Amino acid sequence: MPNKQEEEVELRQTHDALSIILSDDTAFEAVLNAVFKDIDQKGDGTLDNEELERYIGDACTGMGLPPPKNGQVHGIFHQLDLNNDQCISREELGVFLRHFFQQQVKFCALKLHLPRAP
Ligand SMILES: [Ca+2]
Repeated sequence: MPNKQEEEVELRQTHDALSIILSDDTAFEAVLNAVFKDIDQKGDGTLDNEELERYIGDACTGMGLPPPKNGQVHGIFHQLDLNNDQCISREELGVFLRHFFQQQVKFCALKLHLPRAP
């Protein structure tokens, strides 16, 4: 089936791209900076709840999903805000992004039946 093949190509591309980003600090920093800048509408170098809500709302709209309820964004915000100072720093976003990419790589590897990473 061509669809399954296309899906596999996409999974492999995602897997390889994220593996490179995770193994290359310079690449990871570049991605982190781009995502952070995208969310940081005010450009003040930290992310607040309002900015995160707008970003997640836009992302959902882009994927054709309904925007999350306010409580859901609050929950995500508190998970990201590791030092509990009510704003998300670049480092805190980095912790999340690295974890998220690792999960994505694992998911792709599982789907592709690749051997487990050490
Ligand atoms: Ca914080």
